[in-house]
Amino acid sequence: MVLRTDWTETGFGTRAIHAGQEPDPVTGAIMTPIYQSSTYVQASPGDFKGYEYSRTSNPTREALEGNLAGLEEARYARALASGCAGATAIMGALSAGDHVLCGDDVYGGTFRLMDKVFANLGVEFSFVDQTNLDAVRAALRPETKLCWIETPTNPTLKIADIAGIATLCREAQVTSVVDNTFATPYLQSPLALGADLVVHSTTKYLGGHSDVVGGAVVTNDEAWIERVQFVLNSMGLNPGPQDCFLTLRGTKTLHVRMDRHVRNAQAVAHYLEAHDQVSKVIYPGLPSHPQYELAQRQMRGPGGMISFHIRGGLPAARRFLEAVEVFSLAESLGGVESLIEHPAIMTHASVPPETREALGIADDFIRISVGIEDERDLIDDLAQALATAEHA
Ligand code: P1T
Repeated sequence: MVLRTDWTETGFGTRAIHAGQEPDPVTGAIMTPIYQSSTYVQASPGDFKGYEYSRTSNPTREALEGNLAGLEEARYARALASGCAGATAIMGALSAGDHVLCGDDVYGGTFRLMDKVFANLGVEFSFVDQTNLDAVRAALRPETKLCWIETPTNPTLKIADIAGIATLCREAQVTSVVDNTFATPYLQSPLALGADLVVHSTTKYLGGHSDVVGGAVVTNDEAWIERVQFVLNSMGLNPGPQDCFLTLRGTKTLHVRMDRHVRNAQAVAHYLEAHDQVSKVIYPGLPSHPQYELAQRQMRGPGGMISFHIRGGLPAARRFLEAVEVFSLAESLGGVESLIEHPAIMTHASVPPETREALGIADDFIRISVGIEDERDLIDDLAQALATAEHA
């Protein structure tokens, strides 16, 4: 066979399986080995085979990075210890006095990192509703260095116009960053839409099996990847080789899993929207979603995340969440198993109560990560849990 190394012209599934990986040159092993080594022997000081120390680089990590770049059709990627480490690697390149313009609904841990860590170091943050391009334009300042876009947002699933915001940012010489965790590169291509950087929690759909925590930064910008590598290496944000191996095993089936996540989520969203116990469903694949048209245009599918409001407030929400059997009550998302959670008490507890209230992250608000189990079993489970919530 011919050893192929360039997968850029191939389809998504082919890239997911092959990009970044070659058979092991020593043994022919088809899977990149887990190079569980902290250091590498040098023949003479400074004479080494590309690797010096595993905080800086590691062959298993490099295979994952090549794969992640392939998925986003980008030139460069860095794998990191978590999604939060990815955000840290980007914001770690800023200086006191720089300003970051962020969406008003982001993962609670991303908000905490900005509000409780980088703000203390003198970086300034403001949070605006990025579904409104005029609000984004008005919030840009001369000191703005980054525009942080999460779309769809966690947990209210708002959709920001990536191309529109990226254009505003380019005019203002601001770097635009898209957290592509919820959509994944299978459903959304922020770099092709004009964004400068993509950040991921690979813990979620990319890993896909709820067995590893990881993150990534992906870009075509050489200066930015050098900054990210510098901060990664300086702050020690690197992932371990075993974790990289697991993430790489996950990415190979991303396209197959995402098709099923989307199909199941569509069915669950329609079921919930028709249910008397549910006052509102938020899913980018429903025409009732405020940015439905934008989602149809910008994404290749509406994803596997659904949020909804249950009638009966916190008591009903608690009864419902205690009654589920197929869905697991847990933080996180994007694994093969369906997860369900209460953002106000769980994932978004670090967001100030007044912000949560303004966004609708109230006591009756529930978030679902629809897994790839059988659709019938998921809907039956929601039906019995909603009945329990109503009748208790
Ligand atoms: O957990 P970590 O790998 O560090 O990723 C942080 C992160 C970043 N961006 C988004 C959009 C995320 O959803 C997350 C993590 N989110 C959860 C753990 C959650 O349950 O929402």
